[in-house]
Amino acid sequence: MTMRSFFSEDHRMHFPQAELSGGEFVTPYERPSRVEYILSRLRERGFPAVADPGPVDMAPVRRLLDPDFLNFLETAWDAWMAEGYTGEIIAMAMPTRHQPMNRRPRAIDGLVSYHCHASETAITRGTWAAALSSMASAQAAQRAVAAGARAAFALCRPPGHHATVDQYGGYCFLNNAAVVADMFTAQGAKRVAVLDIDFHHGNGTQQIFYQRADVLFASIHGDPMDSYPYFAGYADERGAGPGEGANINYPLPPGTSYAAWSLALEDAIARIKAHGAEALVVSLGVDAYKDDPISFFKLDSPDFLDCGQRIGRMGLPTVFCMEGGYAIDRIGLNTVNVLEGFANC
Ligand code: Q9C
Ligand code: ZN
Repeated sequence: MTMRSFFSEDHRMHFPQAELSGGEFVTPYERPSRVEYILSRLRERGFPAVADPGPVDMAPVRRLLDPDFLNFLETAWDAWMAEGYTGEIIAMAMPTRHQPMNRRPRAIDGLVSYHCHASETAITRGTWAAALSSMASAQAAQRAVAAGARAAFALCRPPGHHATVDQYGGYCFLNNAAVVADMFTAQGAKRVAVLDIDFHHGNGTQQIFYQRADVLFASIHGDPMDSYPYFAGYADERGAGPGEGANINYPLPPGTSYAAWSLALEDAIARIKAHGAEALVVSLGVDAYKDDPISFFKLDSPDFLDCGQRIGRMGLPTVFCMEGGYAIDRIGLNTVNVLEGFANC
């Protein structure tokens, strides 16, 4: 096994005490211990030692994401403290379909809501630093692949695929996979694909590339009629303007087995080939696993091996960015199965 992995210990700086779930504050599902299980499986299965990614490169991040949003994430904690608040940052009032979405309030409480699309996700003192370290891992993996590696794994935490150009939510702050895809195009790739196999629809990635023809986005996920993020991920969202046809959603119902899921994967793979992608970014969530506590698909651990094989047979230079997966004692096995299936295809 020669696939290199990148990982920063700074992810620990993001560990909210609270996630709003079912009307209660619970210990967040997206917690630091998730990565320990992945690290130990990588070691056990003979992957090379994970490498520290070094510092984040802000230029590609600033090129793709909203500067006011980046400034907000960087300064939110200090502004929150200055207001006299003592808890973690949780968004409350959101703009709605009956209120304009374009006002950007001055008060920190309003700014938080402006830049958030889902209240379960808290910001803490170390969130910005952790999000940057997660991005740094993604960028290091991209650089390895751009330099000629067949593939690399970014053990990103916090995850990224729900973060849009200017909003956080769904445990995500900065969209790692989107920045990686845009780095490939900025370096000259004419066409790139993002394949999102996390259980949840990658609404952030979809939004970022919705009008672009060069980056194909394909996502296999729980039907948003039944699952977060509820307001995006429907099959009729196909891209807009020049991006028309370059956004493909596969919403699947509760109880979906690998037999049905893998048909969607095969269709996505055919579309990625037809797109003529020169590089592939995989939003690698393993919350499609049958025992995931917040998801409803029925994939079993060996299915992740098969999934990795099918992705690998595309033969594309590939960056894997870690996303979700909350059956913590199986997250390492399922994640490494995808990588190993890919490498042994
Ligand atoms: N009561 C990722 O997998 N809703 N994000 C949780 C739990 C938010 C998932 C509901 C799920 C976000 C990266
Ligand atoms: Zn997910």
